Amino acid sequence: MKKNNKCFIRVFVMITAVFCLAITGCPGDSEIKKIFVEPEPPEWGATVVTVTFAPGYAGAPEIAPVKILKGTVADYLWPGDPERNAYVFKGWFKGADKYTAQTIINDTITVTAHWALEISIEDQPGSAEVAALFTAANGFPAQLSDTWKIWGHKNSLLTHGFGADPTALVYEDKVYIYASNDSLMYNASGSVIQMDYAAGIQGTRSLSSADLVNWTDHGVINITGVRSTNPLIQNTTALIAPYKYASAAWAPSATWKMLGGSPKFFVFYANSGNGIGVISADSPIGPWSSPIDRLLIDRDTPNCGSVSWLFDPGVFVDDDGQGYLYLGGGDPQNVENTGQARRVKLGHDMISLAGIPETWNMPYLFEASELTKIKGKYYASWVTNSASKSGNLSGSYQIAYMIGDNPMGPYPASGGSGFGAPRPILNAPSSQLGTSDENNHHDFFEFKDRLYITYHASTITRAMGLGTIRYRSPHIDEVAALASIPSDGILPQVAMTRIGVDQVGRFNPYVLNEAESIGNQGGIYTRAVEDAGNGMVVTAIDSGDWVGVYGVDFGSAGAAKFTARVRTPETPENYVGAIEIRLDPARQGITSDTANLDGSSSRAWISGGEVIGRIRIKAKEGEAGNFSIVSINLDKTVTGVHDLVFVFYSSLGAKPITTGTSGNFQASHHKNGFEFDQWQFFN
Ligand SMILES: [Ca+2]
Ligand SMILES: [Ca+2]
Repeated sequence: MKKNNKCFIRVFVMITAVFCLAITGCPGDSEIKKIFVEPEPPEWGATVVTVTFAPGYAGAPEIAPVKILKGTVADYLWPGDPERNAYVFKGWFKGADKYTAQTIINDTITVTAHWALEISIEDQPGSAEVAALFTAANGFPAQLSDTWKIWGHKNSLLTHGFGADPTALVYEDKVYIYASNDSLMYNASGSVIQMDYAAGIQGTRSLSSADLVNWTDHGVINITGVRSTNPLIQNTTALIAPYKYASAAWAPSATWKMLGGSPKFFVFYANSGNGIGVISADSPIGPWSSPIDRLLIDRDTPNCGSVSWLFDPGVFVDDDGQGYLYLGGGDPQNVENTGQARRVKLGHDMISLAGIPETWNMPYLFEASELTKIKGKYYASWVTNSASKSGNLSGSYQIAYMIGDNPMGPYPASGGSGFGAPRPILNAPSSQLGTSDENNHHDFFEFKDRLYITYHASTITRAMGLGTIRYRSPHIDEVAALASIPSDGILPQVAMTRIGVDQVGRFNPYVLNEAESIGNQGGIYTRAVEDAGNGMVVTAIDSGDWVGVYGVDFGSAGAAKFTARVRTPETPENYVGAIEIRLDPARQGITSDTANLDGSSSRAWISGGEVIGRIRIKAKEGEAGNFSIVSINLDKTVTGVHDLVFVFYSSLGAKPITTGTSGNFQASHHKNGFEFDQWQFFN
């Protein structure tokens, strides 16, 4: 206890000193204040107290909800409440142009922070003047930008990028998906070419959702360095794992467990076909770091040197906290027992091995080992190879599973058809969605009493008119309600769908939402910006582009006001942007739930919808390039559940995307329109 008290005093002095500097050194009123308190010297560990205030507007609730981000912190610094090491106040605050707020860190430390409104945008003109921006006379297109999935569809989870080998992590009330970040590659003449794995997988894409249909893009985790071919898409993190021991990060597998009283998050990855690495973080959205200065498994790991494809980690943490890792794949591909599967217990810290990886038989293993516990039973699952098969398995590249009573086996002998024997759960995408995918990669997860499977399919490149060129996109389909799974544990075979899963719950418009929380979109990208909420903005905004959010519940009291945080471009000087807020648009073009889009005759977009408000975005003189808050009263009070669409106008004009292999998707966007960061409705 003596040590505790001493440390408290030291922390108190440091926080006071840093905050005095932050306050006295406040720059101009138009800049958002982010106040970081970092204890020093370094022996105080990685503790960071973060207090972030979002500037507000006069109609906002007086006190916004306080969200406490969990993280690891040395217990001696914050005894009794280790989760209270980081506070992020999210919301728009009521009051005048300048605000002061205090947060009590503990009984002895109070942090005071100041911030000011961002007011770099001209006042809103009359409604008719803003409406005129959305007309042909101002270059607004007759048809909104194409979408790569039909309006109302939930697969793929994201359409402004790709994501292969998806893995799911459920934490608190959200599902997090991590996926290999497939990135378009071009030849010298600008045509899209088939991705190669070495250059095409550029980091790990991270997404989250509370409802399984609207996904927040957390950007790309830069594990081993990327060679981005897209100037619009920048990495969100600094290089995590140096090239000296990892050259690639493929096929992530994510999990979390309580360590030292705090949740700790892990993403295991494949160093191409030559080893397994791991990164960790105190939250599911990072920041990530490399906890060991080497690969966890490499060719020198006992019993791993000869594994044909030493890759595709599948991590599993049992209810008792014990971790397990499954891996391996490859040749021979014409036999039942390939000898390539490995499984091993992990150390308590999750970043060490608690034994020698043992060889076992995942029948017809091609790749993608996983282990999942469902209603007390252990499901080993994997993608099969092209061999002729006995028992329940028949096709090539099926995702299969078998059931056992222990994560380290035994599992029933393969080839049979009795209880626990290998069974298919998902056939190859080429046989279901008409894509050119052969193999697949999957993960099971439970969410709100239902079992789901996430997998990839090249549906988006198909929609872009790229034919058999395959860049993989993450999908989710439902397996079953948990209550409906029979006592023998046998799962129904899942059909891949384009429409995807039903929304779980509704989207809340009355909290600070990220513009990069997307159900569907036309024509935009996202990119990392340091001063943005969630570190990301919607970018590449052209006239006719749009972002849609499915299933938004405005409640019975209804929404009367709307606030957005946007960033104006630095040039051109007289730039004007605008957002038109619409409800419940109609699907246009191809409307069948089972049709493939192909980029030529089979295309999809949206039209119509009820306009409930419009915002003009025009920087004040000398304020171009800054973020700004802009608020309007809606044209009407909105109640009930609606799909919500933000339709964009940009004075740089429309920029329709050319589909097909000659379509340079990245070049066919204006890079310097306004950018959209956050939004919120108010009663
Ligand atoms: Ca665009
Ligand atoms: Ca944002």
